[in-house]
Amino acid sequence: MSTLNLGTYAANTWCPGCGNFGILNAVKAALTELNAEGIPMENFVLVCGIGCHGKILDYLNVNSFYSLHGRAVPAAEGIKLANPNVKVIIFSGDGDSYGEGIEHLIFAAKRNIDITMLIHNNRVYGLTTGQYTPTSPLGFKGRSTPAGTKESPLNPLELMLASGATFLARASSRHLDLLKNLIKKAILHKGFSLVDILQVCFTYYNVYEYYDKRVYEMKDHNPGDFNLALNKIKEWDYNSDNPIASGIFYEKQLPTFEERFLK
Ligand SMILES: Cc1ncc(C[n+]2csc(CCOP(=O)(O)OP(=O)(O)O)c2C)c(N)n1
Ligand code: SF4
Repeated sequence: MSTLNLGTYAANTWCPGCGNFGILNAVKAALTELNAEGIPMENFVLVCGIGCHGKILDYLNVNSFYSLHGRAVPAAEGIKLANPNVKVIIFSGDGDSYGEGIEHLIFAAKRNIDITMLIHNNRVYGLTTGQYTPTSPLGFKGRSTPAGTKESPLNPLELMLASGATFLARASSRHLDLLKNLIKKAILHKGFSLVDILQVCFTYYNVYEYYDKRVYEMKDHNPGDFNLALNKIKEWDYNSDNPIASGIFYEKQLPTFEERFLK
């Protein structure tokens, strides 16, 4: 057992039942293991966007930077280019990065810059009390859409694959061991990695039961095959009632942006 203490003095203000607790525990376990495997804690830099997800930085005793809403990616890119030896990990919300900061996300994937995105995808704006986001299902009723949304969600993993991301995975905040392992693999991947974490907002979009019935772990999937990855990613489109795959959809080694940029 490691004695690494990643906790802080900050009082936790997430709602009871929030899926962010599972993500926090998985991240602590992943960082503790990576540290025990030889990565010094000072080599990690955490960055967040704005939202309930961003409070995770208050609860982790690790070097970190609070960015603006939708602007976590450019901040992280700057940190990575200033010191390519650090492991830069972004915590972002679906509103934060699939909505407000989507253009930065696309370009980070296109460049294959070596940063890791952990998306707390609760499919709602949590902190601002329940407006719809790009991954809310059609007909979602919230503060901004009392009569239900009139548009279909986008599939962020499909967009990221098309944009050039070299590591794409999905996890549920309920399956701690798998989530911890995927976070570790994403951090160790050299290039742009993204884990879409299905995190339930207990207060504004409580779909624990729905996910519990549908989320399954992929067993015989080959993540080296682009077309297979695309098919698997399209199995669930964030709107249908299809089974929801978790695990690594796609993984490929390609030159990174910093290798080319800092040559
Ligand atoms: C430019 C800008 N627009 C709007 C806001 C208000 N705002 C703060 S948090 C937030 C939503 C966060 O939602 P999400 O990224 O999904 O994170 P969650 O709270 O669900 O974790 C918004 C709209 C802001 N801070 N900055
Ligand atoms: S509003 Fe939702 S996402 Fe935010 S802390 Fe509460 S349950 Fe979690």
